[in-house]
Amino acid sequence: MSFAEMDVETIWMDGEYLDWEEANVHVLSHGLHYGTGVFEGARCYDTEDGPALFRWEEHLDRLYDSAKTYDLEIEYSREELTEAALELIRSQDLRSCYIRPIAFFGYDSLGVSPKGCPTRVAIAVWPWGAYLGEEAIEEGVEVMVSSWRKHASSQIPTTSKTTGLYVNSMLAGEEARRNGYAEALVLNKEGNVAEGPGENLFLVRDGTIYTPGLAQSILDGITRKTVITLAREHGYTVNDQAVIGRGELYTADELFFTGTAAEVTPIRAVDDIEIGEGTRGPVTEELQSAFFELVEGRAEGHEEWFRYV
Ligand code: PPE
Repeated sequence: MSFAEMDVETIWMDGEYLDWEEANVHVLSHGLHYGTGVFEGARCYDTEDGPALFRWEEHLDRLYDSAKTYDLEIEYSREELTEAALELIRSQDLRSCYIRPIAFFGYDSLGVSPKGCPTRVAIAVWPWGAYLGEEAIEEGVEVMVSSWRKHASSQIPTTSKTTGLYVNSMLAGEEARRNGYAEALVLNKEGNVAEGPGENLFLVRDGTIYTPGLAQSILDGITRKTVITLAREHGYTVNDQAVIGRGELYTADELFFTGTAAEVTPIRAVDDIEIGEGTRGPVTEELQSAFFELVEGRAEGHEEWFRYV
């Protein structure tokens, strides 16, 4: 959905609350030319006890860690960024929304060195429904293995959520959509399964759950960690350091994506080959329900993961 059609009007930028149209940057900003920014994607859910940010502290940890890699100094404290996000939600009467903090090298001079360029920081919030469509949550999506490979972490740190990294995601995702698939699956430089363009991947086989390890050039997803925890609480064995070959995808019992935007989305086919029964599998359904019950505040436990608005 276009921002023009949304009922949102305020963005926090560099310490101020600005009108949506006024939250602009100079066209010669360093981050625009070289992809030198870091960002986050978090969600606020409408829980039974009111709107709450889900695992916001972990998103902040990752934001500061991502910035550290690039010597990008975020001069705002965790409390200031938290207050900004909460205030945007309160003042715009949002019950649930997506939260997008971003920090990047701004305007001063160009040339690859960002020396002299100030760090700009902004947070926007907006309503964002199911990432791959409402029916994807129940029916699952069809994906293709991309002809693009993920960056190796020796080329660009894949655990840092860097704006420039998403050129690779965009190429892979658009290649898939051009070919009629909802999303891509991306292999790493070694040819093993890494993740989706904006999602982590899980595989279920013979009742055991596998997900590629951090050394496989994946983002250290917060939804990934949540689902690993929930799966173990449900009695499953989870191998979270798995090395998954392409061929193992086709013979999996179930596959699913996780991500803040994608939440828990089943994958029903890879390269036109049906996975399992070609619908959402039972383990996926169980963990998906557990996930939604948790984030929507219908389940007990993990209170520490919520920051009430
Ligand atoms: N891998 C990648 C490459 C990725 O971008 C995301 C999130 C994940 C895994 C899952 O991470 P987490 O959200 O912490 O569970 N992708 C974000 C951006 C999506 C977009 O299109 O923009 C997101 O889900 O917010």
